[in-house]
Amino acid sequence: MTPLERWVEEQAKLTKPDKIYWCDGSEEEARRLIEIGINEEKIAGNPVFYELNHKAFPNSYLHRSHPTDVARTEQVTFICHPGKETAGPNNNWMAPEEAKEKMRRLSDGCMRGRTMYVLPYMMGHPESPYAKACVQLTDVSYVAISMRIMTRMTKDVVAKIADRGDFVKGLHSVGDFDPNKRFIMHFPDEHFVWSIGSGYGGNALLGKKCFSLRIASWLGLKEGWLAEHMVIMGIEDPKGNVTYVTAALPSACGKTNLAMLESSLPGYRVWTVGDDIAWLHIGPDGRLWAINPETGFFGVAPKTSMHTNPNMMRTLKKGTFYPTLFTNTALDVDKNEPWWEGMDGDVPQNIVDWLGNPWDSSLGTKAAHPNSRFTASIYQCPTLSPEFDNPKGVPISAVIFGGKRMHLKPLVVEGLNWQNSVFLGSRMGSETTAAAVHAEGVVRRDPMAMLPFCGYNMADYFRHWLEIGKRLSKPPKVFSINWFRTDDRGNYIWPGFRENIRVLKWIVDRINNNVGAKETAIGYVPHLKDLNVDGLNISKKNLEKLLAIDREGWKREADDIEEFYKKFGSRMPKEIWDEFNKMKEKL
Ligand code: OXD
Ligand code: MN
Repeated sequence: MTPLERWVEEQAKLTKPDKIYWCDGSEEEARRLIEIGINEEKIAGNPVFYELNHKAFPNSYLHRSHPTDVARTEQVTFICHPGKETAGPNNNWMAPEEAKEKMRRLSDGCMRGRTMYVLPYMMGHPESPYAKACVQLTDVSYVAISMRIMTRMTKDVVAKIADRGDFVKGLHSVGDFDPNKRFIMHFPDEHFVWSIGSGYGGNALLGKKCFSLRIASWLGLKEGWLAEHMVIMGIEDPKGNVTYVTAALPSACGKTNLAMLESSLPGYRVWTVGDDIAWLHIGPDGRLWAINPETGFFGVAPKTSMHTNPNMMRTLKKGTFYPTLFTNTALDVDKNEPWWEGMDGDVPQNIVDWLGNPWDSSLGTKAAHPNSRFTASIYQCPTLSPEFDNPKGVPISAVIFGGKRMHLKPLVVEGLNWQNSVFLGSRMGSETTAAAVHAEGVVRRDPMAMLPFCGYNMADYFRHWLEIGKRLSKPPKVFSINWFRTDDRGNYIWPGFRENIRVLKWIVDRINNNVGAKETAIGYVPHLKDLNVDGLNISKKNLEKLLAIDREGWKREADDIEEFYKKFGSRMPKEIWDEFNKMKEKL
């Protein structure tokens, strides 16, 4: 018996499934699992999959989750390092043995009456030196099919790890969906994630947030690399030069739209490498190189349209042998197509909401859940970068940090140097969204957009960023962006979406030393003349507002940042405090 077979047997002994099924990732198998999801498996009385209109959305299926299971649940997500301090104040912590005891109790017999699916998969291209071999166990076809879209799932992985015990392990069961028995436990030193009670993507697709961010960030600290909540994209200029950048934004703040932006500036185009996760390594040439460990998009559906993200609409309608899933969207009954608020065209006459009930628009409820999602293969994306499958990844010239801020934060700011740039990333804050269960629209500090995903003490994470910079002979420039400023009447000032290329162009111009910038207390900001705003309908006053530094507002922001840093006590790197104090003095 191989270490993998032994591990699977041990988990089956505990969870007691009726059957064990080893997935091979084939197309035929996906069809069979979808059939099972349509005809046999149920969640809260609903079939796991409904077949949608394949003419409009080829090979697509609607999934309705358990009604309590619609977003990431950060309050029941734990990082189980042996010491609490290693997890830091940014994480919930439980001692590993206590966590395992709790999970053993909850998992005893939890797969009874169900099939245990064994999912062997790679995060990263199998030939990449940065890729990791993983196995997840799950008891629902929705998760098995989603993992096949989001990762490279093949039976070759089984042969690859046959004699080794060091593969990444994930044990997942939806249990009985009781929110009080829902836990997502991470054991970073064992490369092991144990999740029960939720089928929601961020809680249940264990290769994604759980492994590729929380555990991988810890591996990155040990091994000298970074796992980040970032888009990876190439920006092609009219001469055909492609500049690769990464961009970190919190959940549901527009990363997917940015990753496949359709440029409004002639001659510019964007190439998509990834929309959520970047693994960043120092290459032999002293530059930072990025791979996207995933192979799919798990994106927010509401507001996705031909205006906000035409390339995603094309992706969803492309159809390949990978299925496309819609989770908790509404249903246009007459057309048998998915529907959500903000979709193109008129509101259909006959809609069933995300819970499966007839929808009455006059009641003011949302038809699609605000965090309803699509899951689609990246190979369906018309802007997919030709470098996507390059095992070495792409060389990164800029790292961008963003957030959703109606006030204060300028459209774009550049860090003064690496140390100042790490401070820039660490001081990010953003208004909360529906991607996690919590109050929406409240500013919370979210350094590098990693607050829910950093698998260890964030003070150590900042130090790690500082160290990485010292080892880069050609470090990327670092920027912050904010598309979300509003005017006195609460309307967005910046048009966003396709027009964001104008900010990306300024960033590329800065990388190539083509334009100057103004030094301020918070970093470099553009001279208005260098930002191409031809054809945009924004008043000069509003443009100036987008680039202005509101000193009083920044002093209040500094107080909030200071309060956050203080939670980390003496572990907080001195270099970050130095940059903080320099900023405060200049304000
Ligand atoms: C996601 C998230 O699903 O960040 O990507 O919540
Ligand atoms: Mn994300």
